[in-house]
Amino acid sequence: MIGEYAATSFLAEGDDSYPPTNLRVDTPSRPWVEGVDGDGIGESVTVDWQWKPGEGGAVGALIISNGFVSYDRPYLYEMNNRVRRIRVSDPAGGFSFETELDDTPNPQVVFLPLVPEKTEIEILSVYPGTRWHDTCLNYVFGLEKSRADRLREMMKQAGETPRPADPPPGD
Ligand SMILES: [Ca+2]
Repeated sequence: MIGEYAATSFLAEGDDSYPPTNLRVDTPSRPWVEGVDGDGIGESVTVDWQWKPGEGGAVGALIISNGFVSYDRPYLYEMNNRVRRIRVSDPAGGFSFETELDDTPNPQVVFLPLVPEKTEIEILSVYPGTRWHDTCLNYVFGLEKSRADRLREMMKQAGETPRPADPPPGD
């Protein structure tokens, strides 16, 4: 599921800009890029899942693609920062935990301990780019709760460790 995307900042230079709407999966080769000096530690994106209880759309996990992923210019991945450690939280207070993303543009799953209306992802550290201090995320979308539960079971049965390994209990 895709939602409404917002961010604390985004990069705009000349005719190019990298707004949080680029976090949608249907904007290939266009990442969100934070827009502050330095690595963007403390900057965040927030997804509003537009979920209404009883109407479907409950999100149980995030699917994240890291970095500047451009099919025409693949070198941009290494040249720019990728996101490393993140804090994932429900702005309404339902949960807050830290986890670490791998340095890969391949999809990564982050399971959520309860279904939130919104989810914030804050940058805590980065994999440094070889050229720029611009931290990039390719996309974030929500996996529906029942699918997320099934995926978590499949990963456990396959001997993989779901991320985070032991989600904090929701209250
Ligand atoms: Ca920056």
